[in-house]
Amino acid sequence: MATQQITIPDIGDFDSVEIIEILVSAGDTVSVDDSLLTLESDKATMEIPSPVSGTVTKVAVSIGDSVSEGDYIMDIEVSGDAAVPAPAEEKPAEKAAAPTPAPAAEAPKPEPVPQAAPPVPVAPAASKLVNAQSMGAKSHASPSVRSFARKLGVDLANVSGTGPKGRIQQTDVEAAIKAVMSGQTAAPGQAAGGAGIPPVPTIDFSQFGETETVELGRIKKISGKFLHTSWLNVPHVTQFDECDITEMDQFRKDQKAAAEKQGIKLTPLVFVMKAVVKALQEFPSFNASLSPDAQSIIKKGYYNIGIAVDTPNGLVVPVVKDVDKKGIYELSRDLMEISAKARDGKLGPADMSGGTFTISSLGGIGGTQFTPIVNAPEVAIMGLSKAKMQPVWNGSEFVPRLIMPFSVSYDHRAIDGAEGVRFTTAVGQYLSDLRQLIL
Ligand code: CAO
Repeated sequence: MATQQITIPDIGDFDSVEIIEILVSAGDTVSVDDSLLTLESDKATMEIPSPVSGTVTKVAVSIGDSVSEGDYIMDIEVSGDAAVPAPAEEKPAEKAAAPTPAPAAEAPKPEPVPQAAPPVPVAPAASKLVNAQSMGAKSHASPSVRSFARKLGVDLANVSGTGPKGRIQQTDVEAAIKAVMSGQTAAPGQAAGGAGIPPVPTIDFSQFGETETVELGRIKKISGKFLHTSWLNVPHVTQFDECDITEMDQFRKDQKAAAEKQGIKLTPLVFVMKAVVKALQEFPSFNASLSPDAQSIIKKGYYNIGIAVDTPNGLVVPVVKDVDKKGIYELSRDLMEISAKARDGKLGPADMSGGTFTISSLGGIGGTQFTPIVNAPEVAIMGLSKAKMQPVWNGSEFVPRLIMPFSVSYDHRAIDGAEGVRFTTAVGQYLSDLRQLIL
């Protein structure tokens, strides 16, 4: 057994930093990387990890002292082979003013921890990703809490402490695990991961009046998860626009009777699908997905349009395949078929997969504008609202025109704002003048 004089290791550019916590006392057993002290500068707090395993025999500093690299702080009687020869002579004074060279190889450099780091519990399942270094060097917690967290695979960097000065207690680690297990907080990598989203408060509404609790339907529960995932993961921007569909709608009405003879109902939606595909061909970033690491964009050479369908059980998004290769009648037939299947609850997985861009049309119902949620991992979605006759100034007089409002929400990681408005402008132009679709 040898006694090791512990000194402040290299703490970067910090000098004369105040000790705000002493995490061990004489007699405590510590392992390598267990925190010994917490220092606090005006920019950061940092913990000084033990460079050795052993028993603390003397603490030579007090709370409120200021220390710099090389200052002597305590003695540890080193256990086993981990002993590092102590500097032979020149034992520093109790409150060291003269720096002692740190035992360089064994003194891990502490990492400054931003004080405002968002606390997020980690799922126990993520334990294999946790490394001892990160657990040892970053958070305020006693050796026993560290050991408890290590045993359960919890990274303390992701746990918020409720003790004095944010110190993490065993109960904080337990609460973090409970939150993940009960689904209040998702583990990193999952929907709510990393966001540290505070839960909505639970309220007993019956204290204010009569209530009825009805369980959400199966589809609503499933679509709810997808919507929430997208809402949390995708940085959304919504571009609003409108277009003049007077001629388009006249053409639709002209075709209506002929279409009906073939059992087809022509609505504006199929024309929008064709205009969208033309714009997607011009702006391939909208017909794409981000790679899982969000470092690349995967552009797709096929054009499968998902259509949000309102059913009595909830929202579903069947996909109309190869829209670029189909005419208006064929698309109308497909649309009627998938929406009937959707409403009868008969859609299979193949009917709902392979989409590249989604359209959500509320135009048959009403509204002026809305912000659809991107159907991730797609990167963009169009929302159609109800077209209305409006007076439009043509340069010399107001003329009645049928104006359709629409919006496109997109993932700002994949698409910039200028591209967003170029895309909506192109869609608007194609819908205003259908002849452009055949160019
Ligand atoms: N402006 C004005 N009228 C419109 C219109 C628009 N943008 N879009 C449709 N219409 C008209 C149609 O022409 C039709 O009128 P006629 O019978 O006189 O021709 C009427 O509204 C009803 O159309 P529809 O809704 O039956 O057909 P569609 O092809 O427009 O839409 C479908 C099909 C499946 C998309 C639709 O029925 C639906 O389910 N919409 C809701 C989607 C939804 O809930 N989205 C929200 C998702 S986010 O929660």
